[in-house]
Amino acid sequence: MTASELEYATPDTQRTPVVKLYLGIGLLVFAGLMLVGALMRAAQGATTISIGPEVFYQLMTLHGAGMVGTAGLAALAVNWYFLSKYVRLNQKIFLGTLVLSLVAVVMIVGSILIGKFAAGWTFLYPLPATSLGLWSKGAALTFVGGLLLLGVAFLLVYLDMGIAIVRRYGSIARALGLPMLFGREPIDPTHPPAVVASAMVLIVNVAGIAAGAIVLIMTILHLIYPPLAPDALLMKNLIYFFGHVFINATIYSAVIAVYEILPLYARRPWTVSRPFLAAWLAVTLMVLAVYPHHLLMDFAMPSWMAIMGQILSYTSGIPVLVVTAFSGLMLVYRSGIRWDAASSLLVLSLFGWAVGIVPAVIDGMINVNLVMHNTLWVPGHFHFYLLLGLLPMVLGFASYLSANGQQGRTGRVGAMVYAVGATLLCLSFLVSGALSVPRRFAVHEESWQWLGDVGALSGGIVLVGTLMIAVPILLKLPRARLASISESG
Ligand code: HEM
Ligand SMILES: [Cu+2]
Repeated sequence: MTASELEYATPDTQRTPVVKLYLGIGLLVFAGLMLVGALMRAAQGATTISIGPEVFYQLMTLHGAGMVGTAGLAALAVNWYFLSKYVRLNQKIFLGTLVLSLVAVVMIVGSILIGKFAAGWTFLYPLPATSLGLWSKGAALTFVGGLLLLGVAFLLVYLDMGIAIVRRYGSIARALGLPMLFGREPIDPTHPPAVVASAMVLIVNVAGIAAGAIVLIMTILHLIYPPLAPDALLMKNLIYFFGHVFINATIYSAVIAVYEILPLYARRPWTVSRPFLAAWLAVTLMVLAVYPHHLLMDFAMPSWMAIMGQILSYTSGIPVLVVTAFSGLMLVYRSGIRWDAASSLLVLSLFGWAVGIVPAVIDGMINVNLVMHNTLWVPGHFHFYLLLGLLPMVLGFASYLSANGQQGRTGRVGAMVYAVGATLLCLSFLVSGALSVPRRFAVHEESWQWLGDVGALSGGIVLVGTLMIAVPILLKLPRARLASISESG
């Protein structure tokens, strides 16, 4: 038995191989879908690239569903890898989730590229059933069925993670640190932040995916038997509850990479404290209650829900972000940290997450939403915290894991190229939004088109940066000694 096998709850031979698969596939898909994104932005520009509205909406559906799903799986890999340090997880189940997800991907991609399904990744009811002849009922069923299968795949691994956490910590509440927070147990500085975050993700994402499964099944029933028409507002609530929670859970999973890897670079521990635990409890509750900020323009919604959505939008993202960004900066400050691809990307992720929340909060105000709703302001803010927050967490994790502590220059330069491109791309969306350019339009007015061209060019820069980071990782990943995480630094 090696030293690391003693240290980890799940033996190394079982911790690493499937994580490599998740990351390898994830990086390739991210790059491919970025190309699709750049193509869409070019189609909105003045350039000669013209793909036609039908293909545009197919690509938009592919890009949206693909990016959200891949982000979810990559963030799951971060979460699983670090949680398995502390609790004993089942590698076969983790692999099973990947296999089921890949089947789901085949269904989703097939429904779009062969079946021409183009109702957007949000499959807003009753659009999947009202294609005006553009796609068949079978295509809609395959897409919706693919999403459902993806949800089942997540629930499967979450079940294993939940059982393992309860075995080790007694309950999910205890893993979240509630007895420490409320003074019933002394603060245990060795309680891992990764376990706190995992507990939060399990609570919110099981609820989110359950809501998603319900609305997907209702959509399937409606497709098979149209007279069975559920309430449209209920469907919209369920869809946005699911979508909001799922994409937020990706960030709260991936941030574990910051908690686990930055301390190794700074050679200082990241310990839990009462403010840290309070922030994670607060965000657990708020992430679930804030989703009505997606329905601010639905006048049929009860006004108390809109008001709750607005108020919680101010506060929802803040607590964990503040404790994480503040502790992260304190950790790094004067630590003599080595700036390589992994550490640069992880610090970049804190910046991107923080800055990305600002336009999101602005849009969460009812009066602003009256103007900004369904403009490119919205893709502006979510691309910000996904491209500059979430992806750098995943890419930073992958660089660290693949490098055995020895990273080349390409990745670090790539991180800079990536940051510049992603900032420009988000600005191209935000400026468009501020000029009231609508989102989800295949063709743009002439006066808006230069912003599409800027976006397409920036998307190309992001892709170059991503490849500079990802290619060295992909080359080293198969032979990487992932156990080196505790040894190098
Ligand atoms: C090079 C990088 C990227 C480019 C150029 C890009 C470009 C685009 C464009 C042009 C749209 C359509 C905007 C509209 O007119 O409404 C879009 C939508 C979207 N993108 Fe990206 N994107 C990139 C990266 C990402 C990443 C990393 C994610 C998530 C992890 C993501 C998630 C989404 C989602 C969820 C939508 C919404 C689709 C919908 O409205 O149904 N994108 N992107
Ligand atoms: Cu939201």
